[in-house]
Amino acid sequence: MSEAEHSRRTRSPRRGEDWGEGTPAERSEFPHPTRAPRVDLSSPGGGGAPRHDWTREQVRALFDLPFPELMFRAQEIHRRNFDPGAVQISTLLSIKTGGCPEDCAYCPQSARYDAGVRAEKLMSLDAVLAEARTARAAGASRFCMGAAWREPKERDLDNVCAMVEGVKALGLETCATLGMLTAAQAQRLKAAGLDFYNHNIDTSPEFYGDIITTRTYQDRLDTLQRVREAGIHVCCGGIVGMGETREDRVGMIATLASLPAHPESVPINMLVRVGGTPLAGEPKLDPLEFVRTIAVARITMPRSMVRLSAGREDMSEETQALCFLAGANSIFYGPKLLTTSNPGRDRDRDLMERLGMRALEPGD
Ligand code: SAM
Ligand code: DTB
Ligand code: SF4
Repeated sequence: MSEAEHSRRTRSPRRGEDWGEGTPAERSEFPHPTRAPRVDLSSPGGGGAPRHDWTREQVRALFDLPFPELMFRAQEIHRRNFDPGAVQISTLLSIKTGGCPEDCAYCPQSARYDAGVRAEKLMSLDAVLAEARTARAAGASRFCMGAAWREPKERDLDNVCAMVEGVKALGLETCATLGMLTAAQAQRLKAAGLDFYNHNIDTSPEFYGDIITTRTYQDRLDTLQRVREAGIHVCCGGIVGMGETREDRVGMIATLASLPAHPESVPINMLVRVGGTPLAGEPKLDPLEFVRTIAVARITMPRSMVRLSAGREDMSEETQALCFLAGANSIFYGPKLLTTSNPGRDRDRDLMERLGMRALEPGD
C-alpha cells in the first residue's frame, strides 16, 4: 500500500462529518443560523446571463442558509429556467471495465484495490449498440459510455469513435467518459458526433490530493478546456460523502460555477462505498447535506442540467424527491451505473409516476 493510500485508510473522519454519532441536542450548537444571511442572487435566473464570478464567501453563504430558505431560492431559479416536472434520462454503460492504473480512492475499477471488479477488454461495437437500443426502448434520451482508462490510446479512440457514430445514428444523444484527452482526441470525438464529455473535478482543489495522487486538478481542468474548445458539451461535477468538509463542497461548487462557461451537465454523486476501496468505511453523509449541495449547484449554475447521479440505490425516495425540489433535473436510469447498482427501471417509473414527473425527449 502506498503512503497516500495508507493515510486515507487510517485518517479520522473530518470534523462535523460523522452524522452517525450524536443527536442535534447533544451537539453544542445548532449548525445553521436562524436568520437568512443576505446573498446577492441578482443575476442568476433573473433574466440576465449566468454569473461566472462566484466567490467562495457567496457559495458558503448559500450552503449556510436555513434549509427552507435555500430550497425556496433554488426552486425559484429552477422554475425560471426549466419545467420543474421534467427529468432528463441518461443510461450508463461501462464499455471498458476495471484494471485502471489510477488511484482514485472511491473507485472500484482501480487496479490498486481489491473491490471484486474483474478487468475486461473494450466491448465490441455490436454489443454496445445492442445496449444502446435497449436503453432507447426503455426511454433514455442520452447514452453515456464509460471506460476505466487514465486516457485513451489512439487505437481505443478509433473504436470509441465508431461507437459514438453508431449510438448517434440510433437517435440518442451521445456522451463518453474516457479519462484525460488531448486536443486532437477531443476534436476526433466531436467529428464522430459526440454531444457530451463527462470529466469530473470530483472535489475541492484542497481535498483533491487526499483522493487522487496519479493526476492533478490542473490535468482535469486542462481536459475540460480541450473538450470545450472542441465544441463538445461539458458534463462535469463531483462526489460528496468522501470525508470532505462542507468547505470542500463549497470549493467544489465554487470551482464549477466559476469555469469560463458552466458545464451543461453537473452530475452530483453521493459516494457509493464499495468494499475494498480506501473509502469503503467512510461514514454516511447526512442526506440533507447532499440536498443542499444540489440546491447550491442549481442556484449558482442556473441553466445547467443538475444530475442526481450515483448513490440513488441507497437513497430514500423522500431524499430523491427533495433533490428534485432542490433543482435536480436529470438521473441515470437503468439497474446499473458502471459497476454498482442503481434503482431498477420499475422502481424509477413508479417514483416518477408518484411524483407526477415526466421524462424529457431527446432535443426537448
Ligand atoms: N476513468 C474515467 C475518469 O475517471 O475520468 C471515466 C470513468 S470514472 C468511473 C467517472 C466518474 O465516476 C468519476 O470521475 C467519479 O466522479 C465517478 N465515480 C466513480 N466511482 C464512484 C463511486 N464509488 N461513487 C460515486 N461516484 C463514483
Ligand atoms: C458521473 O459523474 N457519475 C457516473 C458517470 N459520471 C460516469 C459514474 C458513477 C459510477 C459509480 C460507481 C460505479 O458504478 O462503478
Ligand atoms: Fe480509473 Fe476513472 Fe476509476 Fe479513477 S475514476 S480509478 S480514472 S476508472
